[in-house]
Amino acid sequence: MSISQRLTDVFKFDSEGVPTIKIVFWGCSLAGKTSALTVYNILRRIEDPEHIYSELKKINDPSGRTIYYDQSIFDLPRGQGTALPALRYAVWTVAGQKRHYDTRRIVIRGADGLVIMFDPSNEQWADNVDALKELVTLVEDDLKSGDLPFLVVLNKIDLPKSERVPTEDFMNLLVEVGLATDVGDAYMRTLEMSCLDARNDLVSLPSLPNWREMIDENGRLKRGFRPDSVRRVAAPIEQITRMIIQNKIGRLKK
Ligand SMILES: Nc1nc2c(ncn2[C@@H]2O[C@H](COP(=O)(O)OP(=O)(O)O)[C@@H](O)[C@H]2O)c(=O)[nH]1
Ligand SMILES: [Mg+2]
Repeated sequence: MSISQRLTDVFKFDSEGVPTIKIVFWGCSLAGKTSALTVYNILRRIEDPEHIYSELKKINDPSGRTIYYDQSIFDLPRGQGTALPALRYAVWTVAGQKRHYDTRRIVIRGADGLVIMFDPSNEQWADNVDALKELVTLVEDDLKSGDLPFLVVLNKIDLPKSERVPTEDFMNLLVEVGLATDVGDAYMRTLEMSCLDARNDLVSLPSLPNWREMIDENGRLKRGFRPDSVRRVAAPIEQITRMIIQNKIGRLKK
């Protein structure tokens, strides 16, 4: 069988015939999932808007809480981690509030990879535990077998230490639910970031003294000038995309 025939075994194709992968941000309410996808969207808008296939859709209640999901779809720029001619990645976030269990179950269906987001705010500990345990009951086998690649994000690292649950508690939690073999393994899977810092840094970019140097002739931000905070917010999406592609190509080779 040819490779292109077998691609259909591992990738889903959208209505335009482009292989499309689905990434889902999972985590308790207020962890920062919508913020992360918003920052990523703004970044792509100032770097390469032509690769945004579908702008961010937010399905919110009047107070801005996600009630169903957020979703945005991007085209993978050629040559970024794949020999595939084209690839789209759809990024979704779930509604974290407990009452939205049914919608989460629907949103996670068909996910190719997960970004599990923790909120280290002290008062959110129990909600983090509940969200993680719910995830494990839904997709335990796929997570543990490696069929469903995932990585972990600890958001809000801007919070002062006194307002934050120690990182090690989250690492122990990952071990306890069986998503990491030991604390070292848990750290390896975990990225830290602050959507708040990233948003502030993005907003203040144009007032930096070297702004002219940061943009190309079309007024686009050059990739090398992503502020560190913004790079950290983009990293989970970029890394999980690579992990998903590797996972699928790995299955092709078998
Ligand atoms: N301090 C701090 N607040 C954040 C950060 N990210 C998000 N927030 C705030 O946390 C709240 C919930 O964010 P949101 O993205 O709606 O969370 P979601 O429920 O997971 O989608 C909002 O008030 C955000 O402004 C962060 O990195 N640091
Ligand atoms: Mg949200």
